[in-house]
Amino acid sequence: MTTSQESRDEARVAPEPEYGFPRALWRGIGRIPVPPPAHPRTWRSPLRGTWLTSVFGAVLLVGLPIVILTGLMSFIAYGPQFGQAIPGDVGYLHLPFFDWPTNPSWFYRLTQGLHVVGGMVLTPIVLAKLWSVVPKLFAWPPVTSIAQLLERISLLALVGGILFEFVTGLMNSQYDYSWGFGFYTAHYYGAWVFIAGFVSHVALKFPTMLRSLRRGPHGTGAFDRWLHDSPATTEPEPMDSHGLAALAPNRPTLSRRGLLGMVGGGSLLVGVLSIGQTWDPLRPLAMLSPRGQSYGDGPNDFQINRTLGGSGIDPVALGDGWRLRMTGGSGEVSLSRQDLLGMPQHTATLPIACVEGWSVTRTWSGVRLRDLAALAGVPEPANAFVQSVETSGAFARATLQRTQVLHPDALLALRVGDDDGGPMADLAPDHGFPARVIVPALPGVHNTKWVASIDFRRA
Ligand SMILES: Nc1nc2c(c(=O)[nH]1)N[C@H]1C(S)=C(S)[C@@H](COP(=O)(O)O)O[C@H]1N2
Ligand SMILES: [Mo]
Repeated sequence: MTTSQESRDEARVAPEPEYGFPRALWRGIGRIPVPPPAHPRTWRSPLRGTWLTSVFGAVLLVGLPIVILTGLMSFIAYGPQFGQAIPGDVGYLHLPFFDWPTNPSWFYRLTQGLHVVGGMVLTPIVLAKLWSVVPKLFAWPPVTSIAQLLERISLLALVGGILFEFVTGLMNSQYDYSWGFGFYTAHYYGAWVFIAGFVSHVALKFPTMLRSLRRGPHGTGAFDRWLHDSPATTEPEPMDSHGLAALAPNRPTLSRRGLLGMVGGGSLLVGVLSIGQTWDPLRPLAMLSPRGQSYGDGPNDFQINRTLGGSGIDPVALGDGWRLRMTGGSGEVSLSRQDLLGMPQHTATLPIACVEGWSVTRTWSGVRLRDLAALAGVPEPANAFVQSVETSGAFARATLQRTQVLHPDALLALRVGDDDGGPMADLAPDHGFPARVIVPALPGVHNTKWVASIDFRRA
């Protein structure tokens, strides 16, 4: 240790904790010999401090609400009014039911892309923020007042909640289901625990964050200095009552600007490697996408959620004997693929956007759902229940709301083309041949493949 650092250490004094009621208790706990990780000299990064934590906090204060709101919107997009949001029965935690919009057609692509890519991009910042406050986990005495005890409980919801939501969400976007519980249910309830912690934390810390950002890393309000600091000239943040700045800081090996650049750069890199899974021009960069880059020939070369092989369907059931059965009117109407191809064909360019974050634009052609409803004898259905030839699995059926059936671009698709008007091809077996549902702004999961029947319901 150099002499200058020794003298700097001597100058740094931790402020006395301010004890609340019952004072004797908290002070008594504080007198118990400090366990090693709680020793104020254990945490020595010269960069930790209230200002640094406030910078990460400000970024998350903007970013996390976007991820939270788009996540809750996805729950509504699944159609809780039809009992098909997951989890189904959420008691007090149910969200308002409203018809999910069908315009613009890229709406779910946008909200779900923001949710998944946003969560990925924020991950380095969440980790950096947790790193910046880790000494607090070991602060001694652990509690100095009843108010602070309550705050620490809310931090349990905040930190536990965000770790749980990010880990389960990232694993889900990688199709990793190695946990022993249902993803949707856990992610939904976990979200509310996290939201409760997040709201209390913002309410408690917002003034501190603002004050600290205004004062800057040196408490002087000057920002220009940290921008030009090299490691050698980087000064630790001053000690304060928040207990983040180190009492005995090491010599800096990284400037403050270097640390922010590293975290921000990590975030940017994750973003660049992820955005391609939902933005066609950058598709080749989507290296964090779990499903590779090639899925078939021509226009059928796009992500496959569940393959025909994985569906357990006997391919014979999709051959010449396949019929679309429609009910709801006075009698059942049965159509072969030839019958469907003989009806007026409509073409629409629409995205398919999976809850797991990927999306892609294709041109689809087939029969309008509203034409099929009219043919079935229910031109004004209240909703429609679509059932796949597939029988297993939660995604083998879907209820479409009225506006999703009647939209002029809502299709029972038979053929697919690129998004740039190239030649069309029959749907590949893995993409739902002989016929699949495609509806504007509908979550991917409800674009049922290998459709067997549609029940148009009056009420
Ligand atoms: N019958 C059936 N249809 C289905 C599914 C399924 O598992 N079974 N998966 C859905 C999901 S989750 C998505 S995102 C889309 C993906 O369509 P694609 O595999 O053609 O890209 O299909 C939907 N249709
Ligand atoms: Mo999906």
